[in-house]
Amino acid sequence: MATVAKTEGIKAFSATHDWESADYEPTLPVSEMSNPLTRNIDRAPASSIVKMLQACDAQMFQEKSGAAYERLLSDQVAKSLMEVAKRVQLILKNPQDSLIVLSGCGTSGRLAFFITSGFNRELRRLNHSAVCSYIIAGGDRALFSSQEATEDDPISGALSLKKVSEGKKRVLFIGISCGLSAPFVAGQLDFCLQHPDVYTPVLVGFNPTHQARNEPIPGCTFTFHSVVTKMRELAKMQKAFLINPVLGPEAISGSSRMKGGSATKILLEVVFSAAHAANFSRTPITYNGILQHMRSYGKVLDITYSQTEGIAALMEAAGRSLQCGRGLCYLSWGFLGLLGLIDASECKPTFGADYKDIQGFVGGGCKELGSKEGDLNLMGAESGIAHIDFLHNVLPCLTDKDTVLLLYSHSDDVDEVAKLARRVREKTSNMHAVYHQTDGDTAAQQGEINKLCSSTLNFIWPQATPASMGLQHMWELSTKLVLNAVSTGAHILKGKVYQNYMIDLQVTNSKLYCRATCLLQRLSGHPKSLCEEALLKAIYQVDKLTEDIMTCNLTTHTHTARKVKKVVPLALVCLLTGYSIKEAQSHLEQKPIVREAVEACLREQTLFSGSL
Ligand code: F1P
Repeated sequence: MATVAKTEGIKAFSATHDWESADYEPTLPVSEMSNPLTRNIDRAPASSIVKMLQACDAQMFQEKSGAAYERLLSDQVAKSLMEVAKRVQLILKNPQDSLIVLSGCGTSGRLAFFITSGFNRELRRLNHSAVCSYIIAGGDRALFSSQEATEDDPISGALSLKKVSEGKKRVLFIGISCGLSAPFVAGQLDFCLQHPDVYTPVLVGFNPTHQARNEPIPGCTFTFHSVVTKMRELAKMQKAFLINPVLGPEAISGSSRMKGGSATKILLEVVFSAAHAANFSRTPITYNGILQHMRSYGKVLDITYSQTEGIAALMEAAGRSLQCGRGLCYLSWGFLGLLGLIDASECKPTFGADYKDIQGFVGGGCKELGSKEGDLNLMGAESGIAHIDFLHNVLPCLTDKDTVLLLYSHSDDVDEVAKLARRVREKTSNMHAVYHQTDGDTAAQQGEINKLCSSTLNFIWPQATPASMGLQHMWELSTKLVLNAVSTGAHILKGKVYQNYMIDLQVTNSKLYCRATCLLQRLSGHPKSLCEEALLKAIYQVDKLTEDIMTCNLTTHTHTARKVKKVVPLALVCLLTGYSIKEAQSHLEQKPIVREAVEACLREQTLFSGSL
């Protein structure tokens, strides 16, 4: 009986629904749902993968009248953005004793850093004091390597906010949590609510507020949900702000680095650009201006995805490298490079990748990027990130099996690009480029670089950029979309995705632990308790859970999980076959492509249930 229920569960689950209907995956928040558009992404060729990603990204800009949820272009979202932009403008006008803080975990923290750096750079260029600061859970080392555990620590969140804003009289705090879920951010928002005389909290995330995470946070009297509920009350008096449009489920379920990251960048850039224009060029902050700016980001999607074939070719090249155990390297200059570093660092928690699978390198490394804590190489980042590190550590061993991707624009030092390209070409012919230029501007060396590369995605942007939107922001979003597509697609081609689930995710914090348990439930059809048991057995590599293990807290579980590879596939094989951990391990070794191993088990199960 149990086996029949299992297969029925799987069948029901693969039917295609509209994700907005009330009965679609009713226990999950939108940010964790599986997207019906990508259900077969694991079996699709590269060009179809790109088209699916395009369709998913387009959901961000859908304007649906009478839709159940707020969307990116909804009235309420535009109004909240206007209000927050006005608060930013006030701080620009009177920066003394004031501060804007952007904070988040994982990708959200990396984007907090990215946006803060860009905004402060622009202010310094105008001889204005830098008014913006960032916090990332886990500190600067989390900028380029995955440090998912601190995400669970609300106290560390509150303390880091207290520290960064010491002595300030007015602080606009912008907390980012795509899933409205990170305890680190909840702790910071709660801290703001305790000190309303100084702090105005803003929350950016992509679920409706009733779906904010409501699990108890150890040692706290609040949950993310209770904090959001309080903020909703305060929002009525504009003492707090909620910016939470729904974007539709991610292409790979729960992979908030994709749409979640893009929307974070869009929303905050719109806010900061509007405030900047109001303060420095006396352009009033208007509803229409905000909407128009948001829409112009929609055009970036169109321009980027107009090169489907080129993106697919890159994806295939990168997929081939990963399939044979070799790597993909992003070589870049300036701030486009930061996006390469961010994209590379996310592959570890998302796909259980090794840091060498996808690596990013940018000109002068950390110094060039202006992180707070200085040289990350000295702080234990997994490997250096400057070009010099690439030349020492990677170039000598490069072969045609590795893929190298140059990311540059015509405003970079193209001489330098050509120089490095020549050196790489001596070692591998598998070099490609993503190049941004404006209509009419070409760099002299571009022809030579093109010849050295086996493919170039050349994006030519119109000169007449909408005044509100910097070209740089367009290039950045476009680069992010391309890199997300390439790294996601390459891992799909490597077999790291089952249907549209990241089957080999790392289980390094409470959100990922819950995601893993939920995935096991869906794929095995077994009850939650059994799935959690299997997960723990895989984490601790035992066939029987001891009293000791059972009494450990979640932090110990997720800490231990850091050291084990293929935790979720292991638990799933055990659940489906009844194998011991050792047997399941050897099964996975025989079938190193995780998707195939999982499929083989599911097939066996179905056959077995059929013969009953
Ligand atoms: C933060 C985050 C993600 C990361 C992983 C774990 O999520 O660190 O960036 O990819 O999924 O969670 P959120 O708080 O922005 O939802």
